Amino acid sequence: MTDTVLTTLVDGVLMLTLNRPEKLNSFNEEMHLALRAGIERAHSDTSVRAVLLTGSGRGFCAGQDLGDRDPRKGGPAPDLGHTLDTFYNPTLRLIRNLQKPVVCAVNGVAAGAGANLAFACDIVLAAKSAKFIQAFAKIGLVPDAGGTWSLARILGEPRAKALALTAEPLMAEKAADWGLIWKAVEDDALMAEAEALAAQLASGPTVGLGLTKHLIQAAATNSLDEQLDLERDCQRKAGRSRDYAEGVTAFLEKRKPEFVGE
Ligand code: T3D
Repeated sequence: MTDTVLTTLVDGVLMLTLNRPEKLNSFNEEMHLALRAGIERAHSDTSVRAVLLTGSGRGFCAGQDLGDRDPRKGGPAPDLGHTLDTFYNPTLRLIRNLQKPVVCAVNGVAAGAGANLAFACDIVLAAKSAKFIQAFAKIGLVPDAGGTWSLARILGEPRAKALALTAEPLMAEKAADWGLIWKAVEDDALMAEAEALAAQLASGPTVGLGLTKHLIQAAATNSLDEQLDLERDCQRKAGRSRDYAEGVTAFLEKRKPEFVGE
């Protein structure tokens, strides 16, 4: 049987490639579990220092596999709240809570939960030909996988509502202009650029990078006072890391630091 998520670990970069290209990498249960296992590995395996998420074939991810939701097959309506609790939400939380950077290379169309999966990652690069679609409105659902949270927070209500209510495709360059993603790059340069970025992060001071991610996410709900306290606590931890000592030593010795991720 074909792996629904291809996994490689090279020089600290755990690359996870969604791999159901004939269905534009839409989610079935097997792919859900495989992606979750990949992110869980990133949590527990200290040799993983950054994650790179992408898709195989011409799409990134078309959200839920609607073939698995075919009402014509009969039976009671599925409890989609249960499927979110069981499959989507744990993975989204694992990505956000991972104390390591997650780069997403959106190689083609990202629709429904596929778009919102990308927005949950830390740095998103997209091929210029890629588009993001809040496809839910076309089938009578609401945006999920954190989409209403990301869109409202990043774009504000007017653009978030227009995208979600119309399901109009948003091209990669406009998504970058609007601040939804880091950048749009030429299609044939996407993977090289994303891999170089993930490699750079994987050779960085992992403790400090993980704490930085945590701080920026926490800022969304903290008051300034709370955030100042959290910065103090995180800086205390970062200051005790081996990589901080190496960073300062390397600066003083006028050489490139060799971070070990501790
Ligand atoms: O259910 C729950 O658990 C709740 C959670 C829901 C989360 C969600 O994500 S709901 C939203 C589900 N996704 C969609 O509604 C998107 C459906 N797909 C599309 O609208 C279009 O395929 C795209 C706009 C993404 C791409 O269009 P296009 O023209 O480039 O490609 P295509 O021809 O439509 O698709 C290519 C193949 O992929 C095609 O198969 P075929 O005809 O060649 O055998 C198509 O059926 C298949 N495919 C694409 N998306 C899905 C899919 N098959 C199953 N499920 C899909 N989501």
